[in-house]
Amino acid sequence: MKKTLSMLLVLVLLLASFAYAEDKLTVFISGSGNPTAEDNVLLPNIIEAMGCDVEWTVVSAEYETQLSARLMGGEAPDIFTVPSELAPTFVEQGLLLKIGDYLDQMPDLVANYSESQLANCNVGGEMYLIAGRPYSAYANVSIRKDWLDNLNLAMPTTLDELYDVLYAFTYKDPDGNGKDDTYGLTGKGLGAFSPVFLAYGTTVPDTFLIENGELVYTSIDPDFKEAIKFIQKLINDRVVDPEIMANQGYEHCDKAYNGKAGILVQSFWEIFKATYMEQILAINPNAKWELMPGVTGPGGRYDQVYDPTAASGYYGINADLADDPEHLAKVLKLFNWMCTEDGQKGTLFGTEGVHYELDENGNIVPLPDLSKITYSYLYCLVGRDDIPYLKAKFSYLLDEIEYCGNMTTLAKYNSKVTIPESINLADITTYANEELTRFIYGERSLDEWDSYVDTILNVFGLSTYLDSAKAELTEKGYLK
Ligand SMILES: [Ca+2]
Repeated sequence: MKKTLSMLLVLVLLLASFAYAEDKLTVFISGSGNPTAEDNVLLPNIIEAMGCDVEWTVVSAEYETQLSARLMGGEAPDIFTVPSELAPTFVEQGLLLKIGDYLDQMPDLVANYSESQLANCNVGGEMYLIAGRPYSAYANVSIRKDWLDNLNLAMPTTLDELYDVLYAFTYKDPDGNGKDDTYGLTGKGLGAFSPVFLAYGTTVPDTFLIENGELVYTSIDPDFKEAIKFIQKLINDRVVDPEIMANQGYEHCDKAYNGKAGILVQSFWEIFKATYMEQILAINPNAKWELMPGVTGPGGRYDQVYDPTAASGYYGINADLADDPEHLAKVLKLFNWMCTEDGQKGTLFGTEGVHYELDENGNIVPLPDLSKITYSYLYCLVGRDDIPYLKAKFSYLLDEIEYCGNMTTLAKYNSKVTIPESINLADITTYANEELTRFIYGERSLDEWDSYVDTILNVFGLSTYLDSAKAELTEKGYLK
């Protein structure tokens, strides 16, 4: 009996692996939030478009162990998540198909990926990965336009004008209630000073920039030191929220919603999304928030900092498929389809008539059920063309989303830098944040800047981090 059973099992397994090889696409990715099969409205769209069975496994814990087990067991998935730090090893081990040789089979992918998004698919100069396109940069500075109007002030365009606006928002009763109850700007932590940092051509600590071909680490950037001098004036003149460093959670947003600050540094979603804007207007129907462009300073003018080298995920194709062109064609077809209009709809928006409708111009109009699709990132492996997606999903925010798409951004490269095991980055960033805050509040003299830099480089081991970052960014072609 036992023997018969195991024989049967072998037979079933043989049949299963036979069917598997014949016509099933296998996708094995790392992620969480995958719905149950009956609630999953995206996978059926993929299956329909591919015209074959598709097995979609989402691994929420110990992905690397589980992938190894699949590979060792001779069951390499057709498509699998490649943890970015392992990509060079996977290439060395011959696990990844050289996708670059098959680009002619993915014309829609090529057409919809920018040059830098395609470059992001490379490992050592050759395309071995499909890198999901990253989200767009999102604006993070908003201003009370009604306060500017009340005080007869224009939108600030320079650092000096920004100072004047902060001063007037603090001392000239912008809300006209006769009380001294407002200040210029609020936010959380050092990030609250982002608009100032950007005007000096730098940004928050622990950010890798490239300036004139040289690697810059913001925590010790001389431009950051210059920005501190300007920020000291804002602190001394009390034109910013005195609790910027103490704000927790969304306290800074609450202050802005309640009319206590005229500039909020926080992702624009937390002001402009309907649920927040309703709260704001319930408190004050006259409040009028607008996005505030970056101001010009010694470092130029930037609206936001952005990592163009980030990806929403990295996926490889099983190298063995080079010997099975028919099956490989289906895998390539899947990636290509995801980049088409149909594929983007099918993997982001669900089903027409259920999750969205089309207006007479063919534009997507969301239906309430669209909000149930919270797992599209597990299925739309190529990422999304973010600005059109957002315009469709948040049609009441067209101007703000358009603004985000047109921002001038300062490029950062953190997503391409691996943290060496020999350093403790948390210690480095804690020390930098504490000391930079002390400089800003005048608790430590800026005369000691060089000594601060020396300590963080040599005592905290930052120099090791910078050396390896430099080598890695050079190897990846971002530094010459
Ligand atoms: Ca007032």
